[in-house]
Amino acid sequence: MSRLIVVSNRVNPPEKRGDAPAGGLAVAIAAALREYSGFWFGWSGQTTEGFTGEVKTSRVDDVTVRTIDLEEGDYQEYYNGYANGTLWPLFHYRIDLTAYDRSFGEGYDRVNRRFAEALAPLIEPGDLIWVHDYHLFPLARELRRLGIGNPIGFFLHIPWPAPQLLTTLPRHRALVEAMFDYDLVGFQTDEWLWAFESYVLGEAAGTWTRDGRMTAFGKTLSAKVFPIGLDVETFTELAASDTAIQTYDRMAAHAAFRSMVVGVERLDYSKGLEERLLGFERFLADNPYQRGKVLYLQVAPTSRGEVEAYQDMRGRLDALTGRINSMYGDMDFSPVRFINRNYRRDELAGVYRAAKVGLVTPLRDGMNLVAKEYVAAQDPHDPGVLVLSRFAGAARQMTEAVIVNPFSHEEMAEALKRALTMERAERIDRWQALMEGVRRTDVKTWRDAFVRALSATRGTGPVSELPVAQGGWRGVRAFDFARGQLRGHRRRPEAGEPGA
Ligand code: GDG
Repeated sequence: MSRLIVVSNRVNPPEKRGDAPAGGLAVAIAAALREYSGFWFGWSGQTTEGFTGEVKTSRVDDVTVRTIDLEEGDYQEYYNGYANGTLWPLFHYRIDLTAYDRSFGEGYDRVNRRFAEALAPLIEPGDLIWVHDYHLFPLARELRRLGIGNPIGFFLHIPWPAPQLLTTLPRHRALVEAMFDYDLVGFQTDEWLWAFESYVLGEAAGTWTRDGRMTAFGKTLSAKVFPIGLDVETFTELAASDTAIQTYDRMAAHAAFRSMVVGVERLDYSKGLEERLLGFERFLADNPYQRGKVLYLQVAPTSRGEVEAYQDMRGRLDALTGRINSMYGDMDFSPVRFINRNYRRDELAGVYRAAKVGLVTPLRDGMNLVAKEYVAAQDPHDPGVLVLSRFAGAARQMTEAVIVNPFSHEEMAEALKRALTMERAERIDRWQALMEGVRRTDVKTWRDAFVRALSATRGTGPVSELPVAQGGWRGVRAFDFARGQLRGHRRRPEAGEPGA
C-alpha cells in the first residue's frame, strides 16, 4: 500500500490524546496518521539563526514526524507575515485587516521552496502527498520543479474567498495557478468550492471537463468537497473520562442553579467574539428576568499573539467584558467569565457538557470543530442547545442547530433566549439529528474519502486534450450540493474551440 505523507505548516501531534494543543488541524491530522503508514512533515515551531534544512525525525503517540527549523526572518515574513497577516484575514473576508507587503510574499515563496527541498529526498515512488492549508499553497509547484510526479493533494481548512476579494491580493493569479500543480484540491463546503470555481471560470478562463475535473493554465485538477469531522470515538472516550466528569461537577457547582452558556475558541477575530459579547449584552438588556440566572463562560487561549490585529482585539474584548460585568453583575456574581488560557481536551469535554447552550458564532469559518465537539459531549437524556453561526462551514451540515446571524445583536439575543427556554423534547430531537450527522461524517470518513480520491489521481502526466461532449457542446460541471456531487452544465463552444 502507498505511504501517506502529510505536510502542514506546524507539526504538533498531541503528546497524549487528552492533552491536545488548540487548533482543529492538529487534532484531525494526528487522528488520520495513526491509521496509515507514512509520516507528517512540517515546521518544528523552532527558529535558528541560519537555515540548515536538517530534517529531524521522531515518533509521537504512534505518529512519525519529520520536522525542519526555520530562520527568524522566515517566521516573520512567512508565518506572521504572509500566512497570518495576509492570507488568513483575506480568506476570512477581512480585507480591512489584510497586509499587502511584498517582503511577506517573498518570504512565503522562500519557505515553500525550503519545505520542498527538504521534503523531496524523502519521497518514494508510489507515495501519496497530502498538503494542508493556506501556508502551503505553492508547495506542489515547488515539488514539481524538483521533479516530483507523485499524486499531490491539497486540503483547505479555511474558506476560499469570493473572487471580488481574492483579486485584491497583488499576486492572486500566481496563487491560483499554483493550485493547478495539485492533482486534487479539497474544500470544506460547496460554498468555498463555488468561490474557487467562480475565480477559475471567470478570471482564468478555465472550464470543467466532462469527467468532473477543472482545467486552466494548461493544467487539470480535481476539485471536491470533503467536510472535516471529529474523531468521534476518541472524543466520546474523553467526555466519559474521570477528568471530564470532575470538570463537569466543578462547573455545575460553580454555575449553582444558573444556566451556563459556553464559547470555546482560539482568540481570533474570525470567531466573532466581540459580536458574541454584544449579543449577550443585548440579551441581558432585553430580558431583565434572565439577569443573574445566566452565566456566559468564554474560553479563548491566545493564538498568533505577535500579529498586531490580535493584540488590538484583546484590549477591546477586555473592555467589553468589564462593561457587561459592571452593568449586569452583582457583588457575588459576574455574568461573563472570559478565560484567556488553554485547557486540556478532556476538561473541555466536561465544560461543554455542563453548558446548557454552546455558542459557536464565527463571522466566517471553514468548518468549525467546536460545534461538533459540543454536540458530541452532551448528555443524550438532557442535551444542551447548539447556537451556530450561518457563516460557519458547519452550518451547511448542522441544520438542526439554532442558526443565527452573528452580525445582528438582536438575532443573537433572540437565539439565546430560544435556546435557554427550549423544551427538553425539542432539545432531544435536535440533538439526536445533530449527533447522527457528527457520527456519520467523522474524521475517518473525511480522511478516507480524501485519500481515496487522491489515490485515484495519476500524479503529473501530460495534459490531456479537453474531452468534448456529444452534440457539439462542451461539458461544464457544477456542484449539486443537495446531492453532494457534480452535475453537468452545458455551454456553447466558443469560436475556434473543438466542436464549435
Ligand atoms: C481550522 C479552521 C476548521 C480550542 N480551545 C482550546 C482547544 N481548542 C480546540 C477545540 C477544537 C480546535 O481547537 C478548534 O478547531 P476549529 O475547527 O473550531 O477552528 P480552527 O482552530 O480555526 O481550525 C476551522 C479546522 O481548521 C479543521 O479543519 O474546522 O474552520 O479555521 O478542536 O477544541 N483545545 C484545547 N484547549 C483549549 O483551550 N486543548
